[in-house]
Amino acid sequence: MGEHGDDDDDDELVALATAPLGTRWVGRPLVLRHETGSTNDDVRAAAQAGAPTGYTVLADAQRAGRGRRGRAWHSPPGESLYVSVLLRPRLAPADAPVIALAAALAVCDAVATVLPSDRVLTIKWPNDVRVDGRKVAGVLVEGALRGAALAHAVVGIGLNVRGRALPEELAASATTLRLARGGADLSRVPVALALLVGLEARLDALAQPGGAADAIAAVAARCDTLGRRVAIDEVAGVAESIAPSGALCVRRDDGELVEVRAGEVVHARAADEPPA
Ligand code: BT5
Repeated sequence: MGEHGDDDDDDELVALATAPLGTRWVGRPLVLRHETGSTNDDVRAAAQAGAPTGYTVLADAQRAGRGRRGRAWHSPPGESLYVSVLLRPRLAPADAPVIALAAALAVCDAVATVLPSDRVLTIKWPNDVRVDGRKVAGVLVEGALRGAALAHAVVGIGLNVRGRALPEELAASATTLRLARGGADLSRVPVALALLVGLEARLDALAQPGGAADAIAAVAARCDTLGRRVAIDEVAGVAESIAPSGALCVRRDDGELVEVRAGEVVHARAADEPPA
């Protein structure tokens, strides 16, 4: 099936293959796969073969979906979105965290279109999108260096859409859009289209003068990490703000303000919340 993957019997993939995209560069082309190892790997391989900025792979299932630091991303077929987009940005490697934050904002934009307005949609720094405190999506940005510059970056997004349940180890900390809608099913097609449109808008905005500061302010406004006690790698204290670099500024108990680059954040848990 060439550019549009290899699965004719998945109605949603077929619908996506023919849907008007509403984007100028994200999703052009949009490569659909029934199953793959990791969409981030597919896009990286395409990048090495000369694919253009905006080149996108969307899979119905991943055999080896991953998060940061080698963690696994639960990627069953038929219910979620696994999307990776190629960027050939004129950016320094230090800017990659801000790209991840912009992608998280795009996920929020897309999710907000299908979520009841009483659900609380937040970003857990640096890359989780959460509904009522449960992770519904994660972002993984991987860059390739050429000298001191980023030759390309791959923005990978996993978003749980139609699943009725999660594996036991994720059930307490994660959710799906369907579960967040009180069980009301939904198609992945409009969510995927909104995600591609949102990504393009957020990435275009990031490229404008002042765009990074605007993105960070927008994340801060939605960020449930700020104001809380956190423990990130070796640093413990209260998360105060997000630095221009995208790093988290944490006030340690000894009063010193330290910047933490994307690490593993453990939110100290309030009694009435699911695990963070
Ligand atoms: C992330 O990592 O949250 C980034 C996930 C990115 C996945 C996308 S899918 C398309 C593209 N291709 C890939 O191979 N990856 C990207 P991290 O912050 O490290 O979170 C990983 C942790 O989230 C795991 O250790 C689990 O605790 C939890 N987790 C795993 N699968 C999940 C899921 N489907 N929903 C919610 N939480 C999940």
